[in-house]
Amino acid sequence: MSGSGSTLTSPQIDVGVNGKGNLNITSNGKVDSDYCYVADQSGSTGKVTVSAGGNWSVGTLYLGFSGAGTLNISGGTVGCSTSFLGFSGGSSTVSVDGGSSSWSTGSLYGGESGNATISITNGGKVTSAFGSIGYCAGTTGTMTVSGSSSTWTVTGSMGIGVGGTGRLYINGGGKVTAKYTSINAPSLLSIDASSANSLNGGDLTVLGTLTQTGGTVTITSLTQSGGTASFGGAQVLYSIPSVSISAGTTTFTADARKVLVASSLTLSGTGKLDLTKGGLLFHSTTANLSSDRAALQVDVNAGMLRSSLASTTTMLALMDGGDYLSRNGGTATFLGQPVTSTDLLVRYTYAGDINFDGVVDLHDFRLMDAGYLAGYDGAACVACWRDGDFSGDGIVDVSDFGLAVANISGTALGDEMHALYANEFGATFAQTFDAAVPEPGSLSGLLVGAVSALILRRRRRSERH
Ligand SMILES: [Ca+2]
Ligand SMILES: [Ca+2]
Repeated sequence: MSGSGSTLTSPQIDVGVNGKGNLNITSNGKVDSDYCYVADQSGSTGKVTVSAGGNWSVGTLYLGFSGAGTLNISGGTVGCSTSFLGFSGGSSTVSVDGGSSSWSTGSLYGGESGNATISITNGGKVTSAFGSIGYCAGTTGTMTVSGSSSTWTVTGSMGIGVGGTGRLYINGGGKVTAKYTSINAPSLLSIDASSANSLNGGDLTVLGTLTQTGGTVTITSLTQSGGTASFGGAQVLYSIPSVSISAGTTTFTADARKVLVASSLTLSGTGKLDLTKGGLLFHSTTANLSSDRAALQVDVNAGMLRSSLASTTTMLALMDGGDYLSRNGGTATFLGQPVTSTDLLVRYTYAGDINFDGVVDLHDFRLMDAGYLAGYDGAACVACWRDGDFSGDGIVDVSDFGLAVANISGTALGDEMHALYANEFGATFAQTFDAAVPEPGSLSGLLVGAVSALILRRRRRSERH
């Protein structure tokens, strides 16, 4: 069908019933039907090409009913009410290529009792009210959204695997938008390393696999009840109002700048949230460090909220917003985000980094000194990270000093620390500390010994009062 004014209108059009059929719509030609069967019977092939301003309008499209159906859109437009791709054991292949190519459909069943392969490339655009890849059990659907300005927009729900297996690949600057996104157990959503990729997934439900190595993921909620979700690449801010993980693991890949900002966070069952090197800013409504900590089941490397990179000297630490602001100033931000006094902050950092700025320096030792002098006994008086308890036993003592000393960093510690510790602990410790600054790790053992002796001395001194 070719040329402006050329129009074919029919209640039903079949392209390839038992044999081979081709329909070409080009040069502004138009074809309109209520139903279209492309590759109807098993063994048949059917191919529809829409190009150069051609327009195809179909009520209900069966692409690959029982045969092998192909739809190529290259410079034309297609509109459907409902699209079944691979219907009754058939297979289907769709290509939407180029900036003037578009396909608009109501419900899109990609793999409805048959397999479907869909590619959107070079600025092609697909919109659907409902989108599924791998709709029925036993089917496989694969969609690739590739290249700058290539888009798939789903105004309602997007199912990557519904009863079957779905694979959605976003690469080369592709963009996918949905109001609700779900990934079932055998299915995959992959967002590759291209920074221009984006997934605006609305409410995201994960049972399968989500792998982000680039681009930007924007979601309003994350509900995970299985599988793995790995958020990586250069994106550092994940503002996800509601996070609920009851099974499987969500991982924010290792980047000290990454921060998850959430106002509802539920970890239950076997669910795990792995911050690796990043942080969590939890807009708590309880503002209670101990109850929040219990609710989140935080453990440095074995709890529901964890860092798989935790060690004896680096770990997840908690602090409430009020303490953070008192230690860093009332306008201080946490990993670039504003903090209120009722927030709960979690950060992967060094033992000794009391104020959560990512380094262990003089300021931390001063705070730790105050924590030590407060005399926490771990029973009636329990110390937290903010006081210098890095070992988690509720007491600020020599073991905490030892952990902190092992993590000393910075270059301008010597004189100030010498003055401070010469005054507080005596000349022996100050000299040892000075010696440690150029190579802190190698002399930490000496320091632990020195600190131990000095703390014992101070404790005896305080006991006399
Ligand atoms: Ca610090
Ligand atoms: Ca301790």
